[in-house]
Amino acid sequence: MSQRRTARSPRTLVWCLLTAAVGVLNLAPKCVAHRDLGPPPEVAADDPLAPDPVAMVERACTGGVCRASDIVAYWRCAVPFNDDGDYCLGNWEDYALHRTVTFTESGGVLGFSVTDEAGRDATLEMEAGRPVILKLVNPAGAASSHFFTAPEFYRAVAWWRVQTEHAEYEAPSFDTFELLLHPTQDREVTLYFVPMIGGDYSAYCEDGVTGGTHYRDTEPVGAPVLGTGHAGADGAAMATTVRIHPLGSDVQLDQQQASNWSPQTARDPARYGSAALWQSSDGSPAYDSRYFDDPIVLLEYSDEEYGYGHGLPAVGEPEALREFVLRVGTGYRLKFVNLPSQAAHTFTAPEFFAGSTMLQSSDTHVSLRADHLNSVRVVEGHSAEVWLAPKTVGEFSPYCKISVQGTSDEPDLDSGHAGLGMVLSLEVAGADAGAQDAGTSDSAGN
Ligand SMILES: [Cu+2]
Repeated sequence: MSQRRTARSPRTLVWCLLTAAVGVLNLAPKCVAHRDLGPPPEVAADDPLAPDPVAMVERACTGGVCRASDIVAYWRCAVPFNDDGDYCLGNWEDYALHRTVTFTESGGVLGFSVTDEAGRDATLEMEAGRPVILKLVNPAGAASSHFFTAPEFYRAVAWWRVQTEHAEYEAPSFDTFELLLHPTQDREVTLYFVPMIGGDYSAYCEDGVTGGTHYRDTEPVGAPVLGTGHAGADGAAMATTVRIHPLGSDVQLDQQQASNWSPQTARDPARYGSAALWQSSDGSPAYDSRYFDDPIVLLEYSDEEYGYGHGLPAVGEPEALREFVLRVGTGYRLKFVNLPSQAAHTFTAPEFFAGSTMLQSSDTHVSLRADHLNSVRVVEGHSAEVWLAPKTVGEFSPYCKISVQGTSDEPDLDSGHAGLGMVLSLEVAGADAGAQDAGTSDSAGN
């Protein structure tokens, strides 16, 4: 089965190189649409033709505005190599600054330890326009989960993806990453982004911090107080500064929120776990957990037929998910399960996510918060959750974007995994439409 997963990558690379070699232009979107570009091409890091931030700005920015997807595409694939065409030479790993932030708790003194790829002490100073791979680690046996909260910094970078061992998340921006606990294994998440807007930004662990979850709307609730909680009090100093050295030119960053997203969503009470649609006044769960108890299953019926199912895989073949109806004003805990020995699959739905308020998204390593997701990818035999409350009525078509052609704005749903059947018809209905049919789940505590 793993053959199938990797089979496309070398073909993609060969196709890119061949096409470039015969001088066919405008190849970039086709290459970018693929997730895996195969083994890295042979390009020396000191190659005079190696990509750089100045060339990236020329390529990815128009009228001083740089689109995140173009910045990411530049470093992933569409690196201008010579006058004849575009090779898929972008090799993020080779060109990126590698940093690891490890949460430390020794002797009750909390802190962030920053190291480079060789394990030497390092700083969180980065250069605008160059890719970064930032790993966050909560070591095995940690006494507490910890956060790396840095909403302003996360809004100053172009995001590619956020990856754990089991899942991958894509979003225009993020607010925080909470690294969970495990007695014997490190919990890790790796962030892939390109810093763009120069400045000094604070990053802190929000646990116990006054106003620590006020990511965007500092009025009228007030900015986080960094001398409190894990970010400062009583020998706890999980707080630091991240510095982005600015580009030579003035640019603006377009993180490309979905067109239906509203900044008002960031102020929605549903962003907080204490909201009534998540928790009753007596503390019992108030959300709808029908798609957690019987999760959404990523299914491969055969090599030619994929789809989304609904049900507990352990109990039998999950049923095809045909009527996927969610209601405005209800909080949902959605779980996405991928079966063993399958390819990785995604649930990609920027407009659906942007039309909802998200509490959090999580797997066994991380719980993250963001204005809205674009896509969740789950690897074989694992799962990820999204807790959200739909805000606006509408029809949506979530799909699996693996090997889908076209652009993220206009995906060709007849191609890739979507073309094999991984497309859903999702309706968000009004709050009062058929309210009595809600509650097929025992634990949808109302
Ligand atoms: Cu898929």
